[in-house]
Amino acid sequence: MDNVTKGRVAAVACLVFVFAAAPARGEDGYDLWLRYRPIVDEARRVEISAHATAIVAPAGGETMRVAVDELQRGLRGLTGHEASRVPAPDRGGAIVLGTPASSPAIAALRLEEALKAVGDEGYVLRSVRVQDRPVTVVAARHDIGVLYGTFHLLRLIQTSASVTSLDVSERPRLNRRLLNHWDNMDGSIERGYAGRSLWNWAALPATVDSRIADYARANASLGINGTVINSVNANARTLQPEYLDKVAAIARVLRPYGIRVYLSANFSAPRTIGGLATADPLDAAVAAWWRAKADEIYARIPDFGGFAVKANSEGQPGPQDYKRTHADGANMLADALASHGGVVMWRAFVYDDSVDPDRVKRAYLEFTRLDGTFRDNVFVQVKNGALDFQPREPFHPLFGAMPKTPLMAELQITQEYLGQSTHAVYLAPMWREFLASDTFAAGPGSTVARVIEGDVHPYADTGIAGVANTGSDRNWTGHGLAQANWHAYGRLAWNPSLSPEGLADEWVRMTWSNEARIVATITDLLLRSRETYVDYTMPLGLHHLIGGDHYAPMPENADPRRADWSAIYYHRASRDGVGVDRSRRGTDAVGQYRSPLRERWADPATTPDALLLWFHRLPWTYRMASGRTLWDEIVSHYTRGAEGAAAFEQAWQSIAGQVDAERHVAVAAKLHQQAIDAAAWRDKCVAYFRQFAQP
Ligand code: GCV
Repeated sequence: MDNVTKGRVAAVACLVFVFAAAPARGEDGYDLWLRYRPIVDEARRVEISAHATAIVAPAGGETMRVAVDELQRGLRGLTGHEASRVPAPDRGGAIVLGTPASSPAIAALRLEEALKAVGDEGYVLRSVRVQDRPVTVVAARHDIGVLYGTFHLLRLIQTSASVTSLDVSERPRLNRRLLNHWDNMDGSIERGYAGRSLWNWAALPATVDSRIADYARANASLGINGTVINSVNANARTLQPEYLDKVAAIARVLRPYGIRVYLSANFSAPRTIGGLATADPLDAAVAAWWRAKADEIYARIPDFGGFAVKANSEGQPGPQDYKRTHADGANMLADALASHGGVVMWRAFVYDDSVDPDRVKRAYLEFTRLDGTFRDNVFVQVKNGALDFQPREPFHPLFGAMPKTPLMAELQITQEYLGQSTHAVYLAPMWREFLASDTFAAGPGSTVARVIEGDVHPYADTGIAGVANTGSDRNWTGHGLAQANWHAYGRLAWNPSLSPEGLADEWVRMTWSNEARIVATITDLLLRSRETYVDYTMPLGLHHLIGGDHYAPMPENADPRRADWSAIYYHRASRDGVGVDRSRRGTDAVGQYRSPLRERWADPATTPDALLLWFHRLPWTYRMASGRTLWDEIVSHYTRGAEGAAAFEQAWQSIAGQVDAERHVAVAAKLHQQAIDAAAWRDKCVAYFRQFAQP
């Protein structure tokens, strides 16, 4: 061993001692999956340190600066070692960041072909040797790709993956990977369960909470590149100059992380804040008002993304107030944004009860007839299912049915109908189920993922939106395990093919521990949680068995305001049976799906159990594939679900003392409540349905 190596080994040995002697630091969950706690395995820590003695990067702009800062911070935390900014001749491996344009070292590697293939936001990671020292290259065409690649490298280190012979090429499969915040101007969050809004409107623009930079870091680590910061139930005041200054201040903090700001627009704004007599989209003064508004926004925020719009839905204003179509409304806004490069994300969450008696059919009927009439910079944003973010729905029939209109998928990360921030429900399996659903739009294999990627129909632009579960709670998401949903959403937005298993494993390793038993225990809990939740709340295709809080069981709910806000409208339980007949004999919602789905789902014998009562109304004595009657099957699901929730509590207790106490105790309290609530769901629903099934 030469002297230099001996010195390095001695330094590392000192650090080992320091790490071993240091008491476990208390944790409150603020650091999310970017914890960068010391690598426990000594040999690995030495190896990583040796590979990362220096970070070589061009001075670059703000994005390059945050990439270097993140790498330094990560390496410092993981190895206890401060990487230098210049490769010393007598030291070990280096990490080289940059683009061919900004870094002569990267240019010398001749990565043009590889970089062309990964596009504007992609990156390559390569292990090479330069002058006999190991060099890890993080290269991209643009600085944002370097930042994404840096997070990828840190992720590999955090998850115990090898980083010595890297050959990684990554490009996002969707262009716009957005969070949608349903934040109100008074700081409350619609369907938010993790505290108040992250945007402090009173303090902005003079003071921007430092937490916003951490929000941006977390999002950039996943590849999220846009955020709609206000609720789709939009207050027009956000478009006033005073508020645009505040929005611009947020945008300035997010920009280095590659995150563009978007706003939800209230369709009536020309009237409510513009002083016009109308908001009719075909009125010239209205169109001029929106054009001027767009100019005003872009003067402050040159990379503003565009507008999300909820129109003619749940009391929101829209073009139909003036007997115009959704396309008239969307196109008028699109024209105002077009010269600036902005887009409109027009939501398809509409369910006007004059359109069809069955709520789940209405959006399809309203929107398919408009296909081909939207401007190029309009997306139609469609929830994963046709009802409303239920624990299980078949995919929305609009996917695959709008060949000429780019569809953005809208997922809900916040757990409105899935136990809010009290129940642990890992949503990646539900999202993969949706993304992997075959629409058959262009023959077999036309999955929803391929539809939104523009691979089934050639969409000019692509995107996905997730309704955020973040808030001012110290741990961001209320429930410590709900952080996994933010993580999984972002990673699936980057690559909809990623597996829930792989994502759970990755998140657990980064957030809790690389220790095998802990990884196995938490991933197992996460991966079971969605099906368990379905079992104890709404099994076998049952849906909307809730009241106004969207949390507790309320199968008896008969909302006097609207039938389709009731529970009884959706289960229709009587002595004859339960479920909604959506076959051809019933509402014919199956007719909105393509063959072979429409035939398969029209027949209870070929409908998967999981969707049975979504599509069918069946007698309690109906014989299931299991051999049980429908009633017995329902009871067995509720029983199994409640038992499963109780088992989560036990599993969690089995790792007590092996992860930090503060986070462990907080999750344990939530799981305890979940077990109680699951039993309550079982008892209430079984008792309720029993009065019809076994009167
Ligand atoms: C933003 C559901 C929710 C509402 C939400 C709406 C929507 O109805 O309960 O809170 O409003 O969906 O997506 O627009």
